[in-house]
Amino acid sequence: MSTTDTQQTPAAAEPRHGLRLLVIWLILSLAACLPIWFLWYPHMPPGRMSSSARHQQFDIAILAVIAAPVVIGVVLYFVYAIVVWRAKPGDDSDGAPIQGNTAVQATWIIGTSAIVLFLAVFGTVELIGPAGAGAGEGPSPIWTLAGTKTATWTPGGKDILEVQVIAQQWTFSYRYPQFGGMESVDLYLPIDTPVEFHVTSLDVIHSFWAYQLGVKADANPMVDNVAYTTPEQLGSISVRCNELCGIWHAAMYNYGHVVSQTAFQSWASGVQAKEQADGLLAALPPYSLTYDPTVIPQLGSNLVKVVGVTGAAGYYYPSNYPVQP
Ligand SMILES: [Cu+2]
Repeated sequence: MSTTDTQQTPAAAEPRHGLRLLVIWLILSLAACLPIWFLWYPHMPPGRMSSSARHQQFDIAILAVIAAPVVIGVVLYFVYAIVVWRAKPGDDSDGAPIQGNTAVQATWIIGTSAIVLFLAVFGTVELIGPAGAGAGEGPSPIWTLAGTKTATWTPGGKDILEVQVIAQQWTFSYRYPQFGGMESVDLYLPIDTPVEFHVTSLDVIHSFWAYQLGVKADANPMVDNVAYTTPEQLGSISVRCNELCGIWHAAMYNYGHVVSQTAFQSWASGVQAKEQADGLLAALPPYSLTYDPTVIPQLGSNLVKVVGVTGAAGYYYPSNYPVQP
């Protein structure tokens, strides 16, 4: 068809742009989504070492698969408009008005509503399912982890393992209340066990980031921040502080390990027995969900300079702190 024909009979000559765009969009979207799902998804962060990590990886993959067709749609329309609907030299006329075009309006409203509603439902389900997103849920989480709360932890069942994460300038230590309240600078966790972290700080604000577990929870003084996960693969975990907490913040990291349930039990009982024999357990303060040893002795003073055991020398306003038992 020549240009002359188009000018003489514009209505009949106009190709079906909508159908064309739809077909190109479908092909490009498939070409993007299939590799995202089958090639990229298994390698997306943070891996699949725990239930929370697995859910996060799944969420990122789903969001990527939804976002790719949207981006492709925008860019495709842009390029198509520039190439196909470019004004001819000397053509100063306006394009056809889009107002009142029911098909365009309905497609837009239905499409955007469906995406937003899906994301709201999907996000809620993904929050409730794993009992939180792997972040700290505060001292009293709305959704709790399935499992049995026990005074002592034994392998084989569904006993929840309680681990207190104590951040301080500039290290993490871990307390295991079900093993006599023993404390270690090593994080050991048993596989396939629901784990309940109680994250707190002795001095300033920190953040407990166990990358491969998909757990990242604020560590604040006088706050018991609960975070859940279930380790599902054996291996080592890197633990970093994720909140600027002073001059050695960047050096505040160590490594944790997910081991078999029996290996964990013999490690934890071994540390407990040694700390008991050394008199260390008796010297530790009683297990408490929050505590701040640098401030509590000064309660009642108005403003004190405290040289803390943590090295965090500074001024505190202890009367603002609630008294801990
Ligand atoms: Cu820190």
